[in-house]
Formats: sequence, structure tokens, C-alpha cells
Amino acid sequence: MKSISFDNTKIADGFWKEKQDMVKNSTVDAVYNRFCDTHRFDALSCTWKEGDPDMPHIFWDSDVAKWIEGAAYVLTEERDEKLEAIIDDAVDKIVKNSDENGYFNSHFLVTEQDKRFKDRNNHELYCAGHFIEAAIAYNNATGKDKLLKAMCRYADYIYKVFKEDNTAAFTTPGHPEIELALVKLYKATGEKKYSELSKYFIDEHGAAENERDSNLFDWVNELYNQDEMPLRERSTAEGHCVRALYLYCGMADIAEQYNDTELLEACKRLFDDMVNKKMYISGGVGSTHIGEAFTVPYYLPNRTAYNETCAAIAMALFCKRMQNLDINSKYADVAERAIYNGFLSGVSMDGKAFFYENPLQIDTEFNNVNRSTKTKERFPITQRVEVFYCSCCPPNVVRFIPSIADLMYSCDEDAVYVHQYMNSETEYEGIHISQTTDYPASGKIHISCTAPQKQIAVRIPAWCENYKINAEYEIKNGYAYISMNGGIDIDIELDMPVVCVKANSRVHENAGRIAVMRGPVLYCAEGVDNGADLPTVAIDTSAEFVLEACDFILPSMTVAAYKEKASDELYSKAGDDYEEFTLKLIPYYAFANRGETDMQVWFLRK
Ligand code: FUB
Ligand code: ZN
Repeated sequence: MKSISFDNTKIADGFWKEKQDMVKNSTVDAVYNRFCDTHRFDALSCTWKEGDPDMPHIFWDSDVAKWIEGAAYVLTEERDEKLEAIIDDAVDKIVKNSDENGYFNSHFLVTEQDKRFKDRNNHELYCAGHFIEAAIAYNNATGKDKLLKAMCRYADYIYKVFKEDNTAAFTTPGHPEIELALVKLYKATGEKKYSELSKYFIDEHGAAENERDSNLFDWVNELYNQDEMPLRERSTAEGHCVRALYLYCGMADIAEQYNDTELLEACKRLFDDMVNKKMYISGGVGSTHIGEAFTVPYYLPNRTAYNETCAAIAMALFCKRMQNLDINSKYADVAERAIYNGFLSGVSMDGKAFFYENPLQIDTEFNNVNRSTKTKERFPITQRVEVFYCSCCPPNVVRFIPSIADLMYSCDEDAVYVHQYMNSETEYEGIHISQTTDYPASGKIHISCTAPQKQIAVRIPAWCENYKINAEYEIKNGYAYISMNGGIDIDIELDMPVVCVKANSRVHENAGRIAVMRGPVLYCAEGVDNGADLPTVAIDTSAEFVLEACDFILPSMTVAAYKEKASDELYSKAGDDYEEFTLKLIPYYAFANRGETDMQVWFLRK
């Protein structure tokens, strides 16, 4: 099955249009300006020398590359001379400073030249992968192929060093990413060696004995880098989440390219392990900051949840691939969970500030545990910032939102698949699809489709218990299949009541607690609306939730709830200790937009 690329779809209005406008009008510039302040763009000039301040970091290039890719996607929507001039300037520097082999890395070109391709944790292949994606995006958006040609040269060199001559000191990337980029490069150029190189990295990853014990820091071990076994043998998601998920994307791409069912089966096992045992209700993954990693099944602490924004993006990218390889709505369900919650919380409502970590609880008063010593308990920051020292997430937001429609559709000879609902128009190889909807404000969707395919298959989200479709349909694997004869007009109505959701009983952190969702959207309570001691708030699951318009695009809601009465006694006899109050909930993605305040997702069940 083929994915219909985002550039065939115009998001016309509604939720994602607002977010795309935010990126175009605010985020692209905001991230660029912070990257200029922090010398990431200067580094491309490769003029840094010993003794100068601001030595280019080994993976600054990946930040710049993701920004270029995102800016190119913005240009796809609408050309913008000023933005194009910034990209052209960066491209000129990359091309000019690439060495005689095509190698480019703004750190290793100016310092530690003898360390090139010597340490797999040095991110050279990761940066190369992001440059490749940027080059393809820029070529597609503008027809300018200078960067693409440069990256093809670089990829040819990587092929020679890693696959032909074996002259690198390692076999596979410590930080995967290039695997998925090489498959994209193959699709963009038709040059088979790029997918062969990707396959080589996938086949060798975890197979090379000498890569099994990398031990840079205590947490950089074989789990962290996905090294403990060949990838096709894997059943559990381990280690650094972003590395893992980019690698799973590469595995899925190779499974598709080579019709490799063994690899596909591994992808399915990994997906199921993640989403059934290790994923937060927000669609985020990473239960610990130590190694930015997966931990053990059902260990999902809320206050210290890591849930890197990049990991939520990578999760959606993996789902996008899997929905084409294994027809089952569970992939688009998880993508939807991630995009509306654990991904979107990573960016402020004004599009200028970012979270790297996306916790599910903030208790500001207790974030200073061990005030009397220099070392204290570590909790995620409580306010978004404009740039990080390790600033991988902000440019990932820049590239993900403009290309979000990549998640929407795929097709094969028989059917057109509708995975996500967004108000939009799509034209692709004789297929025209128009969606009119205010989803996820409501579950009402009108789809008008003309296509040579005989069927249209629309996803019925797992959260939806009741729905109406004004046509005959047959449900298979979570999709409603509807016959078309050249085209069809359908109205879908997905009931979207407020629902209280519980976690598996093995998630001890959430024992006796419920979270509130409406459709795909998770809700939270903030201290600024509800006062202190949010962990004591109890909700009756049969209570009536009242929706209200709010500043955060989707509605907020109120519900009669209970909170423990404040007391001066540290311990006292338990009795009638709860008082009723009106709890206000806002969409989780909008938390921390009104100053530092407490936040809670899981509430006691009254
Ligand atoms: O290592 C580069 C980036 O920094 C990763 O993708 C993120 O998870 C963070 O570790
Ligand atoms: Zn990140």
C-alpha cells in the first residue's frame, strides 16, 4: 500500500490549519533566530578554530537540517523569498565546505579531524541522515537540487566507507536515522545503492559483536543503542526511545522495500510491546531521563515522565509506516493519540517555546526536594523554553506540523484509506478527496471522494463506541469499508462523549485513578484554575462534564469534583474529608501556557 504524501493535501481550515499557520508565522522564525543566537547556522561556514568560543557541537548540523526540512515544507505550501534566501545561504555553505569526498560535518571539519567515522556515538551518520531529508524536501519544494546533489555525493561516500571498504571504526550508526533517510533518498533518486546501504545498516545492527558493549557512560550500553541482538529478533522496545523509534522506521521501510516479512513481524512485535506496556496515555514514550529510555513494562511515572517531544514525533512516523504494511487501525489510533497530546504539548500555544520532556504531572512545590544540598531530585522543567543546549525537539516541530497530512491517507489498487480526519483537499493519481470537518472539536466528518478504487476505508477510532455512517459498510481491522462507484459522498458521525479512562492495574502509579479524554484529546487540570493539592482531586466517573469555549482551540470543560479539605494536622483520623468544588480541565496539549503552575492528568476515582 502506498502512502499519499502531505504535499498532495491542502489543510484548509480547522485545528491543524491553525497549527500550520502558527509554524509558518511564528515557529520557523523563532527557531531560526535562536539557532542563529546559538551559532548553529554560523557553524556551517566551518571557520571555527581552536581558541574560538562556541565550538560547533557534534550534532548541531542535525538541528539545522531539520529546520531546513521544515522550512522547505512551509515553502511547499507557499513560496517565500526571504525564507528561501536563508536556506540558499545555508545550502551554499554546506556545499562549499563539503570535503573532496562529499563529507560534511561542521564539527569534524574544523576540529578532531582524525576522529571522523571513528566513534558511532558521534552522530555523523545521524546528521547526514537529517541533511539527506532536508535536501529531498528542499528539492521537492523549490526544484533546487544543489543540496540534493551534495547529499548524494555524501551518501555515495558513506556507502564506500561503510559497505565497500569497511574503513570506518564501526559498522552501524549509534544514533539511527540515516536508515529511513536513505530509503527516502532511494525513492527520490531511483538509485538502488541507497536502499541497499540502509538494508545493510538494518541487517548489521545488533549483529556486529564489536558493537555490543559500547560503554561511553554508564547508560550508553547495548540496550541504549539497540545492540543486544539482530533487529529482526527483537520483541521488546528497549533503550533510548528516539534512537529506537527512528530505527523502527528504517526497519519498516526496509521491510516494505524488500518485502521482508521477518523484519515486518519484528516491527509488529515492537509496536505491540510499546503501545501495550510502555506508552503513556498521551502517546509519549520514555519513562526515565536516564538514557532517555524505555524502562520495564507498566512503569509509567507521571511526574518524572520523560516523553521527549522527538519520541512522540518518531512514534507517529513509525505508525505512518506500519499503517501501510499491516492494515489495522491501531497504528493510526496511536498516531492520533501522539499528535493531539504528547507531541503537541511540546510546543507553546504561540509556537515559540518548547518542552523537551512532557510530564503528566507537575507539583511545583515539591520540585526542590533536597533543597539543603546541591544535588536534588530531578524533575522536568515546568515552563517551555525557546532553545535547549540539546535542541533536537524544536526543529522537529518545525518539520512535523507542516507535513502532518502525511499521516492521513494511503491507497492500494482496491481501496483508498482514510487514517486521520482533518479539514482538507487532496489530489493524488486520479484520487480526489475532500474532508469537511471541525474534527476533533466534533466527530462530524463529510467526505467526498472520486477515485478509480472500488472502496474507501475510513478509520473508526478505538475511542469511539458509537458512530453513524450514511452508507453501507463492513468493518475490518478497525476500518469501515464502503463501496464506491467512481466516487462517493459520505457523512460520518463519531460520537465523542467525555470519557473517564483507567490504566491497566499493573500501572501502579495510576492505581485507583482515572484520566479524562474526549475523542483523541487528553485533558488535564492546572493549579491556576483549580488551586493547590491537585493529587487529592477525585472525580465521579458518572459526573456530567460541561464543555466551554476556551483560548486553546478545543473546548475546556468543568465537572463537579472533590478535593481533600486542607488541614494543619499532619496526621488525623480519616472521615468525611472531601469538599465538592468545580474542577476545570483544559486540553493536555495546552498545559503550562499561563505561567508556572501545578498540573495533573490522573485523578482519584470517587
Ligand atoms: O542525540 C541526538 C538527540 O538528542 C536525540 O535524538 C535526542 O533524543 C537527544 O538525545
Ligand atoms: Zn528531541
